Amino acid sequence: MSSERHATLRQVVHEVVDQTPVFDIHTHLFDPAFGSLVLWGIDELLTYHYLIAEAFRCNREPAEHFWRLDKPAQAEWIWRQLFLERSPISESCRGVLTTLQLLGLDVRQRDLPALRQHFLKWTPETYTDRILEISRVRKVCMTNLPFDDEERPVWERGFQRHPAFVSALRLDPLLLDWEKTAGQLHHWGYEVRADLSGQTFGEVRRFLSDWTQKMDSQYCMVSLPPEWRFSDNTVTNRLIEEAVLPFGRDHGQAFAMMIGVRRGVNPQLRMAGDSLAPTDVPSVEALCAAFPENRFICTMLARENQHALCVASRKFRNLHIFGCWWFLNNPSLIEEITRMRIELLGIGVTPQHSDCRVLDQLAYKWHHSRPILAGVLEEKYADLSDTGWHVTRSEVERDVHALLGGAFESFIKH
Ligand code: HDL
Ligand code: ZN
Repeated sequence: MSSERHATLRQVVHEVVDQTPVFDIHTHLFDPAFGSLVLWGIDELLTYHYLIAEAFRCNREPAEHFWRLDKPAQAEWIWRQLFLERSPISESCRGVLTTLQLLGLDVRQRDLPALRQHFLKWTPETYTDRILEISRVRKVCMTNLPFDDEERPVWERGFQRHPAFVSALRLDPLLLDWEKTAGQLHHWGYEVRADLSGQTFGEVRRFLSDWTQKMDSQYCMVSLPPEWRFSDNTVTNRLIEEAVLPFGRDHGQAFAMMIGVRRGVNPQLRMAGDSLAPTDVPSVEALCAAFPENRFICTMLARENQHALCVASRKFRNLHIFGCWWFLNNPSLIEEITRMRIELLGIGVTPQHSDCRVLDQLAYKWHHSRPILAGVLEEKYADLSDTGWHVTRSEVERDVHALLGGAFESFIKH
């Protein structure tokens, strides 16, 4: 391909990827109506659990010294450990600075108190719209838990929904802590039994139906440990196979599995204490084969699982894979995994989600990911051009819309 054609192609692809609005299909963000559950601002950015884990590695102070501090003091400690006493070169630290830059703030002063002043003028509502605008995110999928005592009342009293926020029904307590959750469901009027007997599965399906309707949930989801296996006769699998999947099939709800988290390997770090392990891709294939009428969404936490997961998605059209999740959400791995997925799956994949917990993070997570996706696409379109197949701008726009959430919307559509 001629160098000027390549230059034009590169410009078109980077422009389109940079400007295409995103549907962020998995986050821990909240509609502004959830009030105190909305995390935003510099202190929340600095105390994101990714940075806590990194800061704890910088000294030998007892963990309790940190946990006893209030949020601003925790943020100052992290600022000192990760930004002042050593260069903020990790992806999580870089993200904080990218966000501040995109907000038009000058970090050269390295003055945290001065930076804090800039956040005083915002409310959760106004800041939400500002961040969505900066990030060019058109839709944000929340992670919603009926079992959360702070979140549930907001759903029960109802609220005027922000047009950009949609929900996903999170099922970890139901699927991974049935003993306790059965009691909660029974208290709420669902005739379930801890031993799964009687009308339990039908009543769990009723619970799923009630809350899917209340939330207008886009899909159901669970985070499964690396040792999860489809073939094991466990309470988790019986609830999946006899409640969640029949419900999903009958109500057009896809089932998302995020697999590979080892919770609390270092309890001292609290939410920052989780780790990962490789999991079993054949279990996902067996699930997709056994339930062809269900639709499955999946991401895995271990780099070692990514290639086999791509192949599994080639084999099963009812399996849509997504995201460079958590410890994979770093430029080197995003590039490796995105290139592998485009080569094996073409456009039928969702390369990225943000997993944001703090609203401001939308700005940096998408600002960092977009050019990486653009670089891979530019290379692939250039390869096509070398065969004589030249994509048009509108074809690039069509493909990028699909990759940035459009294909996912089609996949989950009832
Ligand atoms: O279970 C999940 O959805 C994970 O994304 C965890 O929330 C994890 O703590 C996280 O925030 N990862 O980015
Ligand atoms: Zn998450």
